Amino acid sequence: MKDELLELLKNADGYISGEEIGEKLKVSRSAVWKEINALREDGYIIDAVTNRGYMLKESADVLNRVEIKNNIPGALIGTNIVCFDEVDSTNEVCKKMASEGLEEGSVIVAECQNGGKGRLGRKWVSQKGDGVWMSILLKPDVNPAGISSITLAAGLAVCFTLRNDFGIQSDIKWPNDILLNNKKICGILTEMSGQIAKVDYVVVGIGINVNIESFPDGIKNTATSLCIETGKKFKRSEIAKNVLKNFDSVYKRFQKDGFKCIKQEYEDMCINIGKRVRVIKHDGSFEATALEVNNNGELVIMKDNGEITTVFSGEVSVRGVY
Ligand code: BTX
Repeated sequence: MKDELLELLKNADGYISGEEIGEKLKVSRSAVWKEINALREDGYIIDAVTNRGYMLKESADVLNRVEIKNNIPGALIGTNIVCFDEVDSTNEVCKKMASEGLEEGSVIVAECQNGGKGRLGRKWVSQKGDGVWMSILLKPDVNPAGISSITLAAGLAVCFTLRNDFGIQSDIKWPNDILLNNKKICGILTEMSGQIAKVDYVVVGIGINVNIESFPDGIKNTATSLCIETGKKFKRSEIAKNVLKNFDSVYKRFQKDGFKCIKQEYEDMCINIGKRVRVIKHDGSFEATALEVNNNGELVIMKDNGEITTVFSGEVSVRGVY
């Protein structure tokens, strides 16, 4: 009922009476009062005036369905939002729910992850109330080789959101890091379930450091947050909602024409292009110059002996960037 009440308050034109809310939600006025207080406890500022009713003055910094839902007609991503207080990993919850029939485009969001995951079994610090930790379920009609460029599409959507919706000049470090002032502000972990030639589903996990004020010792020189870099606090739901909206539109283009139709935008935001990079492989590393990202989403590099080759996954560090 809390979500329905919040929706009514958000859509009201000015004050809405307890009686009207009670009628619409089919509950007593005292039940309305109780839920108003529950919203206030979440941090919502709600005005109450005798004979007029309630008016929402300011939203809280909470991640809930009403705040995050993508209401754009025809949207695929973000129309079904499932929120949790604490989970091990939103990717794990999303995979489990996918196997139980969760619909495509659904998003699992949590205030806190106690087992947040990065790539290759690494940990992702996901403290309570300070970040956007969410996973999106997709069922793309591509073969497994095409999955890695979905990560690039998600990265583009995050960078696009920070730049265009919030005026924050972030960059992408190929393939999946979003940077602000050369430090990592967001990571993306894409996981897939399928067979050799067919994808059943893909889970795109996005972690954005929003209001984190300090990081543990091991990552404090490489990680940052929107709050640390701008000196301002952000409403996490606004960031989540805009990322979903932008990912929806990027993903629709991607579905139609593949990575090539977003290649130019990706390259414009990609910090690797034209730079000296170090390619780190399991059997050693070497330096090269990054030339472009090709139509498959692979990084094209020129080795120092003039050989041109592609890197399709793994670690590529850029000089001067953590
Ligand atoms: P990655 O392997 O590229 O990055 C992981 C590395 O980044 C860690 O080893 C550590 O050095 C550093 N790191 C850990 N936590 C943070 C942080 N909060 N900010 C910056 N750097 C950090 C990146 O993997 C993929 C991360 C995806 C996270 C999302 S959150 C929602 C979803 N659920 C889940 O479990 N993972 C994804």
